[in-house]
Amino acid sequence: MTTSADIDPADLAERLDDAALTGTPIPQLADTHAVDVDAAYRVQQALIARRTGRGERLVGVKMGLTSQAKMAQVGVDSPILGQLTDTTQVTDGGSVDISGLIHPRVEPEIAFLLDRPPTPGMPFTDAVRAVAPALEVIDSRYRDFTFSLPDVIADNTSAALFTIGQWQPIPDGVDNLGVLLDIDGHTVQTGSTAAILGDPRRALAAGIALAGRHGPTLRAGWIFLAGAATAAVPLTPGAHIRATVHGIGTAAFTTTGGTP
Ligand code: 0L1
Ligand code: MG
Repeated sequence: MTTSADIDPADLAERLDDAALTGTPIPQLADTHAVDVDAAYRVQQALIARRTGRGERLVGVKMGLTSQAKMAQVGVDSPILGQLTDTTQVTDGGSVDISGLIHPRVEPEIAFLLDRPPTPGMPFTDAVRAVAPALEVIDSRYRDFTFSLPDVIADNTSAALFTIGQWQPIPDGVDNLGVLLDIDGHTVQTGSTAAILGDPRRALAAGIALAGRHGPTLRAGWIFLAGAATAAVPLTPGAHIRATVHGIGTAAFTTTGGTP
């Protein structure tokens, strides 16, 4: 077992990148490496550097594990920050081939559009220009979707794909909006934005703090995915997926491809 001081972020990032590119799950890094949270964010940065080196562009960040339902689902109990790139955004109403993914799940979220680089304590309405319903597809690169907190941070918080609905002006309150996840016209999950750290504005504050400590530098015009309002649901090909956030609207996509 290595110590966190002698792990090589680039080496571990390559393992995770290869797993994603080939759709092949890998054992947890924590099985063989003493990766702590700080080291795990360094692996995540190295992973994103590989991807931006191939031409992907950062378009925002995402919070993970911001609800009790999500924490209970994976047995990890701390909010975490991941990064979003342009090639992983699926057009609202579009379709996406999921056959290259390992064991994808989908969850309904709320997204914020950053109006300026946010700083700690900045009022929400100064930091955020608009809100939107969103869907996130997560796909752990670890075998059996099983991981420790540092493992999932290194794996860019299981981020795989996301869809943003129509941006809307900030409503009077974002803290208790009803959320639905529908698959093929059937509601499979119901929740509230209150499930997101009690108020999704807290997710923004937590994300600003995590980005300040571990990067990246948040930018005006970036998307901020605040986290899921329900547990995630396995995603299959040939399905129509829709998230509804009451008073804001919907985000949807259709899946194609063979069984992941
Ligand atoms: O977006 C999320 O909440 C996912 C965080 C990582 C845990 C998971 O893969 O479910
Ligand atoms: Mg999520």
